[in-house]
Amino acid sequence: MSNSVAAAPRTSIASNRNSHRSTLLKVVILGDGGVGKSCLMNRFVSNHFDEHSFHTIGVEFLNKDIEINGEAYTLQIWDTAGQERFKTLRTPFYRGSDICLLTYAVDDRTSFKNLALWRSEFLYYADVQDGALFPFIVVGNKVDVPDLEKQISTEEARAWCAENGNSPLVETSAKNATNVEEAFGAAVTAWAKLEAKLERPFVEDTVDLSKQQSPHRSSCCMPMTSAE
Ligand SMILES: Nc1nc2c(ncn2[C@@H]2O[C@H](COP(=O)(O)OP(=O)(O)OP(=O)(O)O)[C@@H](O)[C@H]2O)c(=O)[nH]1
Ligand SMILES: [Mg+2]
Repeated sequence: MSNSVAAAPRTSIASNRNSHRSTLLKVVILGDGGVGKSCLMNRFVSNHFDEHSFHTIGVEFLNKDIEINGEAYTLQIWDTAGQERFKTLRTPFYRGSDICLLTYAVDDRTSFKNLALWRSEFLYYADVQDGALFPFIVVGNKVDVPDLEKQISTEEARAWCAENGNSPLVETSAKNATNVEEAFGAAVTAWAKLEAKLERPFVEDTVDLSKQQSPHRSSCCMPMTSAE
């Protein structure tokens, strides 16, 4: 079953899944130039950080094998160029994505404001039919910066997530390796949840009237906040 990405010439996700092989997921990282997308990918794949990382031109990808909840996954991570002038080089690579990381830097308000634009650009060029059924993860990078330099609070970012598809929020630092693995882990978990729901649409919506229902609803955003 695909995540509503039309005309993607790839093996269906459902047929990729079995107990012996790893599930291949295409993960695309989007966000303004300079928010740290390349550094996040390199920290996750090679546990390396480059203080003087160059702007990406077009796209680059790396693979990484991980295990989440006993399932093996191969993440094919696509790091894109955030600068506007590279738009035509990056957008052809959105099709066939299974997961999208929408990234901003906590010390850069413009990059946070642009999250909505990145979301729309992705949905349009990936040709996703129903954005509500696509796993977006919001990543607030550079939480290592001093508090005085931070422009986006966790609360503000959570509020944005709540209003924009209830995406999980993970605040990271590629520099000091805070929550980087968690961000990719949360992305896979969100994908797996959605996949299970799409495969069994009626099972999860069944209400057991014999059980007392909690009056409290769980929050949409993951409390993976900054390391102080
Ligand atoms: N303090 C801090 N700096 C970071 C972090 N991640 C990246 N940087 C720095 O931010 C700058 C830009 O990082 P990149 O990873 O190249 O940014 P990008 O999002 O890939 O930028 P484009 O390729 O132009 O889209 C570099 O100087 C990095 O060293 C972080 O977690 N904390
Ligand atoms: Mg880059």
